[in-house]
Amino acid sequence: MKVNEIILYKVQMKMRNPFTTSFGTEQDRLFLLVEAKNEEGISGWGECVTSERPLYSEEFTQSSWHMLEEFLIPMVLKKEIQHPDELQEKFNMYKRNNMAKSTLEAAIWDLYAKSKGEPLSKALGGVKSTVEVGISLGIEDNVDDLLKSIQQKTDEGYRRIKVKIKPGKDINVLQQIRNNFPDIPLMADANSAYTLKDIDTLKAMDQFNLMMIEQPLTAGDLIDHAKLQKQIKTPICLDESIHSYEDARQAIELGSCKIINMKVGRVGGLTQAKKIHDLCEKENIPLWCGGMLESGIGRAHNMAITTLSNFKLPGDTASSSRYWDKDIIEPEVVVENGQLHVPDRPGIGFDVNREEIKKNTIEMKVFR
Ligand code: OSB
Ligand code: MG
Repeated sequence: MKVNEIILYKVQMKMRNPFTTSFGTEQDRLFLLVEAKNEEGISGWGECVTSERPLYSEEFTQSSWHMLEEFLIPMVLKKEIQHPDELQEKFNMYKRNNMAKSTLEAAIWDLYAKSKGEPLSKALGGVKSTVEVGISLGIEDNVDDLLKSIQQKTDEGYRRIKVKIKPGKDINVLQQIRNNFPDIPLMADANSAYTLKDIDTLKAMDQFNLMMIEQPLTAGDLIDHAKLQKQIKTPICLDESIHSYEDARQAIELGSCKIINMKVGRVGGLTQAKKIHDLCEKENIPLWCGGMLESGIGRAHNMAITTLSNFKLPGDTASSSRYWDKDIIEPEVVVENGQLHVPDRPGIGFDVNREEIKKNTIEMKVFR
């Protein structure tokens, strides 16, 4: 297979509501799409999950644009590719920049699956035709607003509720949630807002019967998480500390977590995600697929990876309408009773809505 043409799109889309985490608030998404065309003119698509600013990780949309334009696209354009698994090793000559690498790899995975006439989920080794999903709710100024959202999303059938927490918006919030919803599957994501000095607060969270606490301590840390896991009953789930197979191996060996949030962008692509998946399956560490406020293209990729067998917990891939008035794929992603039906058409299995992409594109570059 040869990629004859690559198009890089810089896309701006406004979310229906602001989304607040311990590191900031986001409403205007600025992200990239990659379209990779083969000799027959078939297109594969990938979405870059960066934000405009490097708040979640060191990558940001403009850094990914540069990585793709300057370094990654020239490595694949017009080159013979037998299988997308080859790309990981090629890209590894450059350090990190995982979200940029993942974007181009995702487009080529989609193209590969389409050229074989196979759904992406199958090409990845997926075994499920439906996947269970939950929803991630941001920090609210007013807890009553959060409680209302939880009621609504629970009524809609979402299989677990994830709430964002930070110091001062934690025990009190979780207590009120549990007072109103004693039995819902509930978890909390701190996005690295605590240190071991907050041990009393972190221990106090054990009383809420959380499915897990996600990334309580510093991004990248494994050692302190291992210390913390020994002192709390609630399973720790790592997000911002896992960027590679090696990170996952070391986290498991150290006992830094009992669960991993898989974000394909964060680990540098689907090939690396599969490797981590297989390791975690062997080590009895369940996975779930995290979200990064994706448009439909990213959602479609997330659905595909979630069909692998060790994705045992509901992920973040909610309906398109969670964030978008109008998504850029057709049909849009619709969660029914907390489940997604994975498409059985080739590749990502959704049509991209070119008109909608055009409307939201602020910059574009064609590579031939
Ligand atoms: O930590 O999981 C996170 C969104 C942006 C950055 C980091 C995170 C998140 C989410 C989003 O929790 C969930 C979603 O896409 O719905
Ligand atoms: Mg997280």
